[in-house]
Amino acid sequence: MIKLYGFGESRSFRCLWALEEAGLPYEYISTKLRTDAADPASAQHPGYLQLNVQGKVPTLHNDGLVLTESIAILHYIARCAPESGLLPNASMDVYARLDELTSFVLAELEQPLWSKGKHTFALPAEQRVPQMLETAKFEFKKAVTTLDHMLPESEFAVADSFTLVDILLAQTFNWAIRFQFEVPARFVTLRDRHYKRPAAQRALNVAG
Ligand SMILES: N[C@@H](CCC(=O)N[C@@H](CS)C(=O)NCC(=O)O)C(=O)O
Repeated sequence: MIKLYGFGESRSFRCLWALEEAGLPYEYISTKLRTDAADPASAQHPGYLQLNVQGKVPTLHNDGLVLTESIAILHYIARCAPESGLLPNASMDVYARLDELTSFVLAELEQPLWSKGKHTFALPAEQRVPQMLETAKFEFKKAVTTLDHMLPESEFAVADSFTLVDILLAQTFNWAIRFQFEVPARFVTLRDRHYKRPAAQRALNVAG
């Protein structure tokens, strides 16, 4: 059975939500970040570091396969459950758009969010640069303006159905809202709409 190691509404939530959309059997292992390595539930525990050398979440473990990148995990889950439509049965152009939006979220949209996290709590105190918080705000605004042009005014990001890019966008905007970035109403609505899905609600219950 698929095992997913995760923490709350962090990036691992993308994968947990996808598992619920896919209807696959899985075990969720709640993992503590940046805590005492002696705690067996810690991402710093030697047993966990054997799976994920960076001590991060998510990690997916299924038989001999270990994956430690949320996007690879989303694609794996989608391919394990093709009937879920998380990867649509669509044209080359739709797939190209899906890849483009995925790259944009990782390379542009989530980076300022992660910068804020790193320079607020994730990096060792002596590596934090307070000025990065203003830079993160500036970069996020730029990314959001770009996305406003890239994203069609339709219910779903690509194709005419819910796909893994919708999970990615909704979770990333949820992250932005939780981290108190200025999120335009259009993207708050997007987050709210997709988080109402029964699978998202079930995943929220599991994530705790
Ligand atoms: N590129 C990775 C990033 C994973 C990542 O940075 N996860 C964060 C939580 S959102 C983490 O585990 N951080 C722990 C730490 O920084 O100590 C992915 O998308 O899965």
